[in-house]
Amino acid sequence: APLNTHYMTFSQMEWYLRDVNTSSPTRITVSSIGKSVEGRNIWLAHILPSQPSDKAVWLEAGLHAREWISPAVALHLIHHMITNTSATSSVDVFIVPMANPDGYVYTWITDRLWRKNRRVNGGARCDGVDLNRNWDSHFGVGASNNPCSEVYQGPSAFSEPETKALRDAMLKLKDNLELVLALHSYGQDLLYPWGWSTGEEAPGKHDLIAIGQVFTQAVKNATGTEYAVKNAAEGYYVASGATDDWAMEALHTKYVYTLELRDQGRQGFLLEPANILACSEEIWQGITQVIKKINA
Ligand code: 0X9
Ligand code: ZN
Repeated sequence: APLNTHYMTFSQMEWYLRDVNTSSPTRITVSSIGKSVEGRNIWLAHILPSQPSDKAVWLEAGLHAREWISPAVALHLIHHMITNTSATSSVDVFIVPMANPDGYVYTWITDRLWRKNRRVNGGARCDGVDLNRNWDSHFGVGASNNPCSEVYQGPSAFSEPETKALRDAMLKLKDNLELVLALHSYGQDLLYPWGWSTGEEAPGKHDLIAIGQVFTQAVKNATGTEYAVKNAAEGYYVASGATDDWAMEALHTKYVYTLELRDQGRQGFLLEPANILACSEEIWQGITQVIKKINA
């Protein structure tokens, strides 16, 4: 099946989402939350709980174009959630499997290692804004104002339609969100805020680490893969304007993470598709255990 052995093109993702939406209308609703710079839809999959719930989980994938394992895992999680109806039945799960469709299409056609969106930066000779530097949280700290940089923050916070669409959809769920998870690659690390500064501690740091360890232990039990729980700024580098810091600061979501998926650099962004199934399986186990734990 293409879901397991290949990475999908953006069109294939759209066909897949349309297909599950039609075949499982009681389990999932797929809708567009906005359009990219080049006019592609940003799809949101809402996996419905079996009873009405006031708790919501948000999963973002594909914000960085070249990190192909991220949308692949997100699509598998959708598959798991609509077939395995009990594991997430107590919460509303919202999944954006492809947050940067223009960049993703560009990685298929022109430049496999493209990271940003496809904004034409007026007056500059380089294209693209790093959508994980464009959120309104300490905008401009630990990012670049040079359009040619891989981490170009954009002209202003939320200048990009992709980040705006995500923000507006998340704001609608504000009070119900108990977990926000942004899927990236690579590194096999679960990062918790803050990412914009090493000098300040995130609220609930202790719980973020404890729940993070529930996640990494479940992953290890599933496939033996080792993930580590780290602070984003200390474990990686200082970078502002990311989904995670904004969700914690603006929405006050308690559990916020950026998940750097497989691998640890051997294949890096060019991770072979043979990893898709096992990587999805371990992340599925990690997420279900975390949802169980924070609702226990
Ligand atoms: O730099 C990023 O945006 C993320 N790493 S990646 O290699 N996927 O680009 C890490 C973001 C961690 N969170 C913050 N620094 N806020
Ligand atoms: Zn990334």
